[in-house]
Amino acid sequence: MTDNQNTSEYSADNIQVLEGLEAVRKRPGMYIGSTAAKGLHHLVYEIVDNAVDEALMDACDTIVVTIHPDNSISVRDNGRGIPVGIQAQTGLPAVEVIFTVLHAGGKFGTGGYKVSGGLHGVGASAVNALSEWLIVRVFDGEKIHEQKFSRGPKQTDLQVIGETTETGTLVHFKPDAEIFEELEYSFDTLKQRLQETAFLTKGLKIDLIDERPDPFRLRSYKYDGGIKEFVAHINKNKTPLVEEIFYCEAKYENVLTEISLQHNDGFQENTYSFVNNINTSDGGTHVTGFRAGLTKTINDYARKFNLLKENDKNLSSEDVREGLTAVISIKIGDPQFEGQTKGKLNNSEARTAVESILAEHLAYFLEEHPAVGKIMVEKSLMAARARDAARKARELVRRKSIFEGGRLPGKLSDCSEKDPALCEIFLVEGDSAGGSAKLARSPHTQAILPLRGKIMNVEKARLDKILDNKEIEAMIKAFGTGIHEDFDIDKLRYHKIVIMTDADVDGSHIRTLMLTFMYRFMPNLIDGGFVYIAQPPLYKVEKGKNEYYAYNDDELKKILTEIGREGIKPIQRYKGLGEMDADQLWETTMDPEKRILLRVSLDDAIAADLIFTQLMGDKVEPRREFIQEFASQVRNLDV
Ligand code: 28G
Repeated sequence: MTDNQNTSEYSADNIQVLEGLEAVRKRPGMYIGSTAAKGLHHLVYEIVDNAVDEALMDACDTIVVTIHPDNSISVRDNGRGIPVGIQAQTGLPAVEVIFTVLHAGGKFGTGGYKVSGGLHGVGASAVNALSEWLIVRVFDGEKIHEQKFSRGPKQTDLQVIGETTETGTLVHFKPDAEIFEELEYSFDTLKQRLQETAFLTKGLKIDLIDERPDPFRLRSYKYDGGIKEFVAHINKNKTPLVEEIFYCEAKYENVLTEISLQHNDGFQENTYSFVNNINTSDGGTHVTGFRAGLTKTINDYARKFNLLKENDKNLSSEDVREGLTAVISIKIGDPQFEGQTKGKLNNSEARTAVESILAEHLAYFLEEHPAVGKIMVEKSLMAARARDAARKARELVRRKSIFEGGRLPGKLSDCSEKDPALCEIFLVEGDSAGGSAKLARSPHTQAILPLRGKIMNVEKARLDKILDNKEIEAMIKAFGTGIHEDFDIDKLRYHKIVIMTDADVDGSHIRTLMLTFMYRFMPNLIDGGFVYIAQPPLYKVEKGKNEYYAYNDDELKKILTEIGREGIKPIQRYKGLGEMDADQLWETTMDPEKRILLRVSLDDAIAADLIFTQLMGDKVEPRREFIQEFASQVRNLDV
């Protein structure tokens, strides 16, 4: 090959390169899912994933992620460093190819476990294409190599900028303001994801540094126990039934499987599943295999030790999963994802692998820890009995509703419109606030349901008790959807469910109770984006004939600066909805033209569950700690 040929090949490749990166810039959503906050954070995960791959090869044990004051991000690993040698096919350094050729690196450095295609694993080149600038530095134990890029194309050739004894890679990038609607990184979002990544990669240390505040914030995660510590973390604010946490790791026909589990005294199941470190929120074959293995093993154990009588029916899969916390993490060569959000695994070999590995290791574990086995069976038996009682209670509710003809609750002031898409229901705390809301509303499209005082804490009660509660019954009847497995979103009578409570601590407690109820029993309402939080103003400022409403302290300051303090009446601070007259309530909080509604989104089930448990569970301390944080989270929900 002559120099000439080399040059022309280089140019041809170069054109391809630019076309590839241009495609990413033209349709960023296709590559990173969104150009909103979610996509912005996705850039970090793409780069971190490459460093994690290096850790999975046992070539790296520390990753440091830094949020810089300009909202640029740097990621440093202490791996082998991306190769800087010239590639035969392209005549370019490997590192340059990785950052400029779309999908290059898609299957690299992973031991064959990286996902290709879809939203995942688009790689470093997509991040580069969507960055105003990107700098990569490779430390090879002797020299520091550096290359700079801007919006895709390289700005410099790879060059040596210094000497070093370290090895590893540093990638520093600033997301492009021409692409992203949101440029500010959320410490909490990154923290959450990086902690999860650390749980899933045992032994790997991940530091997150936020240089924006003074002093800097730093979080450091390292879990030698991996997902076993993940289970301990999820159960931290619950009450585990046993001390021992089950954990196993094994390979079955090329499916590397890790499973950990522990029961708590609650009634909900918290199972989180991952495939190649990607959260499979809709489960799939690996989760099916897990359930089958768990049910079979607990039944076998119960029969063997006569904990089930001869006439007893087998425990059901639901019975053995009551109060279960579990994490399933598998690594698989060619994962097939299905479903709308690609969150469901489809590979049949994953089912067999997880089922047989769990059955074998859990049976062994229960033999070793007979006390744990006994408690698991007892818990499951109680669940079976409760399920029976609940079924009877539900039948009663059903029969009742047949007799009553599905009558609406007496306290509901319904709207006249019948098309659910146009209807709103306001859940209002207390009869007096309910009264003003009823006067204030637009009766054509707005319904009011006053709820008295504190509704029941559903975290602490079983279904049959919960269904007996009047406030809960009223909500269920008004929504029209039914609950749990009877839940039918098509029967929803209002497409906006608006929680309207006072802007004080009691109000926030009641709001949390309502959200907990919906999250536990009608999660599709929240998932579907039907649940909102009304924002009543905190202050009224009057000057002459003009009235101004402020929804927080910052706004109050702004208004006062704008209108000046001269000649204003004493500032009114609203302590409750009841202090506003109907006109004011309409104007500030209910009028669709003027109000601000916060849409409730429970994007991250883990975070939500932790918050709910910390607020609602048995332990008092975490509740106190979290009540502040939760209040601020609610304010930050997507609009
Ligand atoms: C800091 C932020 C992100 C990385 C490596 C290390 C190697 C590598 C990365 O190789 C090319 C193709 C298949 C081997 C591999 C170094 C082997 C030997 C690496 C990162 C070469 C990619 N020496 N570290 N890529 N493979 N860290 N961190 O991206 O054959 S990417």
